[in-house]
Amino acid sequence: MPAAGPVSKAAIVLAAASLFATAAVAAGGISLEHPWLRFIIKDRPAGGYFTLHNQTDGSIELTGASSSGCGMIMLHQSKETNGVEQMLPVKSVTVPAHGTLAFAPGGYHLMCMHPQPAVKLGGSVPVTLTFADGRTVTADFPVKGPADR
Ligand SMILES: [Cu+2]
Repeated sequence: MPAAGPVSKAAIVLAAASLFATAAVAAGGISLEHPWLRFIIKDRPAGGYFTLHNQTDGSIELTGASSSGCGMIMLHQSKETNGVEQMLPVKSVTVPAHGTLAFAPGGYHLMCMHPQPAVKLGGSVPVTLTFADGRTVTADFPVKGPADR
């Protein structure tokens, strides 16, 4: 059956497309929902946001992230002190068992330090989150504008 190859390949592509349409990626009891990067100005660090669900019976500790589209990624937390917003580096963030943690503008975020050409409106870059126990979750982060959520 010569048609079997192309047909099954198309089915796999469709399955992948529907996975990204829900914007959720799951691995080993950890799922990542609504990942996105906030593009403000070319060559300036871009914030990375998502919601992390820990469906396991133990706490998980996010210790870092990496992406070929960012050169380097830092974990940051925005904090307002006397009306001034500051970003502080964070070593790790713990998500309790069966808990959810949002990385969102004004709070925890990834900092894409050296955005590559793929970090532009309408683009997307894969980002890998790394946990203390060695687990990783990789998701495609679409790039959106500063007013997006
Ligand atoms: Cu930051």
